[in-house]
Amino acid sequence: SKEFVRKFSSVVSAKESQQLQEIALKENCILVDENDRSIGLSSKRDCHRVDPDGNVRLHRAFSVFLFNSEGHMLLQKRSEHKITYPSRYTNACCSHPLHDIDIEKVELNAIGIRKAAQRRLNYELGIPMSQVRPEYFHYLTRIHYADRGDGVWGEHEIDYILFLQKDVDLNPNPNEVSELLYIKRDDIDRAVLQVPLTPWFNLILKHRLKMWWDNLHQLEKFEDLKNIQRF
Ligand code: DMA
Ligand code: MN
Repeated sequence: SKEFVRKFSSVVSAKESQQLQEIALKENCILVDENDRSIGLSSKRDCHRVDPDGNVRLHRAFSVFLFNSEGHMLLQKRSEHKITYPSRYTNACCSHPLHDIDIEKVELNAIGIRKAAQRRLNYELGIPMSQVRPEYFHYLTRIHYADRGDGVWGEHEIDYILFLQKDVDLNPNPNEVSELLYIKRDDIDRAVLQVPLTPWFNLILKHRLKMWWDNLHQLEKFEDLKNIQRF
């Protein structure tokens, strides 16, 4: 049984929502090589366009998996106005550290990623910054994956996986998210059969999620900060 936190729609105009997504395409992401070494910057637009050969520029990203104290995991449905993967269900929050924000480029202890995660959890889900301080996240590993999306907009990322178990206050931003729900461990297999998922969530679900979810109390045993997992 799904436990819906909130369902919301038509809180913002479609036009305003689309304009905000357009503006965000001008932000600059961090380009990396296959070993996650920073090699420059490119706009969010240019980082997500699928080129004629089917390739997408590799950039740095993060995925936050958020659990409440009962061990239920937060799922979000992406807004229908997202340019990449609209209306798909996915983990609590995903985005990119920005080249435009100096602190988000700091690699030591994944500080840049942690700061970016705090910023986006506040923006997308409305969680107070004080509830998602950078040091609260458990950084598990990095995943390298590519997906051609709809053939026009896709992904190709080194994705930092961050786990956080904490009861947080949610106030979702309808420009980003159209639905939020907590899902129980025993319900995940059934739940995901019924809804369209993002490719990265699908891959993580298939390869790692259940093992990590079953070990929320001892995640340090599953850390691999050295290797990049290639799916
Ligand atoms: C991009 O997420 C990051 C991953 C891991 C796919 P996103 O499309 O939700 O980014 P943003 O929220 O910045 O549009
Ligand atoms: Mn991306």
